[in-house]
Amino acid sequence: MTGPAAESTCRSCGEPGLATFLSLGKTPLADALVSVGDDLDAEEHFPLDVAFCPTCTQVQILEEVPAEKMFVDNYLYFSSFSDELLRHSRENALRLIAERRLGPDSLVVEVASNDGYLLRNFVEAGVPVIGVDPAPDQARVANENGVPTLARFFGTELAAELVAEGRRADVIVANNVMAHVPELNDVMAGVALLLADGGVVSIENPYVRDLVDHVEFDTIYHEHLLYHSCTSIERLARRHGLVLNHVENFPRLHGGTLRWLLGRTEKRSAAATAFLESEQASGLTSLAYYEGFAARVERVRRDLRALIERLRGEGATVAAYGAAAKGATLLNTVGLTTDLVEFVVDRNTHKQGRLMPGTHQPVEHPSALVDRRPDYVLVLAWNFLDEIMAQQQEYSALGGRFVVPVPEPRIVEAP
Ligand code: DWN
Repeated sequence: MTGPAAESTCRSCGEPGLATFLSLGKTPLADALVSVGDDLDAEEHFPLDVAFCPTCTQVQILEEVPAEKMFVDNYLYFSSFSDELLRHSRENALRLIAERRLGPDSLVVEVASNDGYLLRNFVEAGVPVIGVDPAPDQARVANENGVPTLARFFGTELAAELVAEGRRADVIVANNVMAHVPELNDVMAGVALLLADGGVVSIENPYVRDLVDHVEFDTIYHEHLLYHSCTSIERLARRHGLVLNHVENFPRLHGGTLRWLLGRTEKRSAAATAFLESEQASGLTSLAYYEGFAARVERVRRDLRALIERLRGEGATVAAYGAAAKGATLLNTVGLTTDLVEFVVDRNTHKQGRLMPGTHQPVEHPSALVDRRPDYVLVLAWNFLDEIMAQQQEYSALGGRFVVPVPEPRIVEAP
């Protein structure tokens, strides 16, 4: 199903003509877990519609929720609760230090630095850093851990302040943030302003091709305004005097992540060329690629609900693992209320004791799986399935089994 997106214009190129190809109805803010005692009827829901820009190929949602509401008032995502992400981030940092020959006279700036999970690796190596993240609790934790962090939104205003202080960044990292920024062009303009002449920009985000090919519709939520391809990133970069130099692929991270390396020099690696050409050849850069997606999403939603209802009908109990943002989209768009999925477990202590957005399952410590022994666990954080199953061997030994929702709902048992 596609259709013109009313008066909306593209967040990247500003052109009209957006074509909506998926509507997920109205959903609550995916990271806004509810505090016990809050007025549940006051919980806000917003339209979640996804569109394609035929001018610059940028995939994006149409509704813009104020960034303060999402990332300042009640943002509970802390990056350091995933060992796999911490390993990935450390490898990223150590490689940049070696390849860019970073040292005490260098400067690394990270946009959306969260709790310092990545920058701490540079600090340990004696490389000066500046973290930037508007989430006050995450910025506080980072500063407490010795990672200098500004609790601010990044853009041209902050970039100009730093440049005026004589600061230019040899490396700018922007991981899982270029999907989140309503002022995409102001952020990229700020990056271009702050980047030293021979510097490199390293951007990571889930890859829109993996989202479509693997039906990862649960990764669509209001924090994720934008869904990137190499083509959309390349066109965004050019608009700000930067060039897409290289692309690296991490198919297991967050359901498929790409790392885009940008710079000021007109050079392009074979990998970057291959990705760009493949996107053209596969049709990823045209609307037709997205037109069948809604039907595939509907099938997963239907099959997952039918599976959970069958298990419950057989008298089985079902819980879930990962109070993830994607989990909120999945529970709400599939209609998995507490009569079907009783509770959710999560290692993030800031989420424990709260209720899932919209469906209001209580969030408990992962030990509840052994204590309460649900027959099945729906893995909402399926992108960390291996890490979670390795961690939950005691639960598996007790006969517990896992339900993985995408790309097709299925029951799996720990190896
Ligand atoms: O862009 C974003 C992505 C990258 O991360 C953010 N806007 C929000 C967040 O999305 P998410 O919440 O869907 O991401 P995760 O990292 O897949 O969420 C995993 C959840 O599972 C977290 O709440 C932490 C938790 N977890 C756990 O309890 N035990 C994770 C692991 C690996 C574990 O072992």
